[in-house]
Amino acid sequence: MNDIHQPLIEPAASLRSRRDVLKLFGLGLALPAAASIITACSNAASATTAAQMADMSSASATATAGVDWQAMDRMHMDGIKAFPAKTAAYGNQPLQPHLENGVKVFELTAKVIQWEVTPGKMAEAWAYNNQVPGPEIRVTEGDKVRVVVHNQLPESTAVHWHGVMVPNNMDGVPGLTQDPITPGSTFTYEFTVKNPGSHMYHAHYNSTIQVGKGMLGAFIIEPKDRSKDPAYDHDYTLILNDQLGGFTLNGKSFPATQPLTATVGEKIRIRYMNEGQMIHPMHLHGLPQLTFAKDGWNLPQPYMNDTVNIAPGERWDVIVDCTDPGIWAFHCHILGHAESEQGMFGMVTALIVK
Ligand SMILES: [Cu+2]
Repeated sequence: MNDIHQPLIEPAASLRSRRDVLKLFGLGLALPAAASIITACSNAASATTAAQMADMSSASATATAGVDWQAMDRMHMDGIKAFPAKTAAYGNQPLQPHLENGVKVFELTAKVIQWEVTPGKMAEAWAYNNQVPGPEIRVTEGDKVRVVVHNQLPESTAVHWHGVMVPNNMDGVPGLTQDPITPGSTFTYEFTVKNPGSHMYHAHYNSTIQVGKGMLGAFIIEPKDRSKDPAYDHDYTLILNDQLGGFTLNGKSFPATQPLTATVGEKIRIRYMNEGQMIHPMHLHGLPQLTFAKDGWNLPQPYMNDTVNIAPGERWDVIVDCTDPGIWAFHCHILGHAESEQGMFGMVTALIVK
């Protein structure tokens, strides 16, 4: 019975863990404020203990899948200590255009690469400009945009500008609006961007495979009149996918996902984009989210919530007012996308408020 009463993390060990977490993040947070993740684990542990106590047959109860609890704790804590784990390359990097007679010209090259999803876990990706997600294209309402797409894949492709209002022959659907871009060839898209907001681009050919393997990216159109958007200090994009290398946020699985960071008093904007095949309800601990736009269109009435459900193809924009310091867990609440008996994985990150 003593074993059951014992906290899962002994004080000295938990203090070490807290210091490690802090060291990793390079933060000057006071221990109690920074210890939210560890504290949550301890609380969960006591809840389990109480439940087991209530069950008179607890002596014969077995742990999850035969994993002994010490091993389970070790795996859970190791994952958290590794966060944010470094990987070779990151996606969603800003793509700089060059100007040609007032047109912003972007170049995208699609090809097969190896992509590191978590440290040491490589996956074959079909990528734009060697990154997953593909590079971020960011323009301003009214801009003339040209995107030159080079296909170095072993099969045909095309690019659809998801949510962007373009002339029909620029919509990127082979057979309907253009011929397939065959291997080794190039296609040039050109349009003037009209509707501001958080949009995407992705392959629209053999798309279960091509998008699933990484042919996706953010296409952000800033409004000409910024006063229509709420104010914010940081602008984050979270692209969800559930095929390449499992459940990913911006092409990485926990612990290789990148934390969002802010200082107390700052506001952050998060642009959720779902390029996967499943819904992903993204839940942020501690700080509510003000949802103000859907698919690039500002809502008639923004609303507060703590879990934003993002269906495939959808974009939701939220503002988080970072009023309280700490390391706030931030994850998909389909738990099978976020945590197993081996600890957190997949669609998990943290909002770190200093
Ligand atoms: Cu999910």
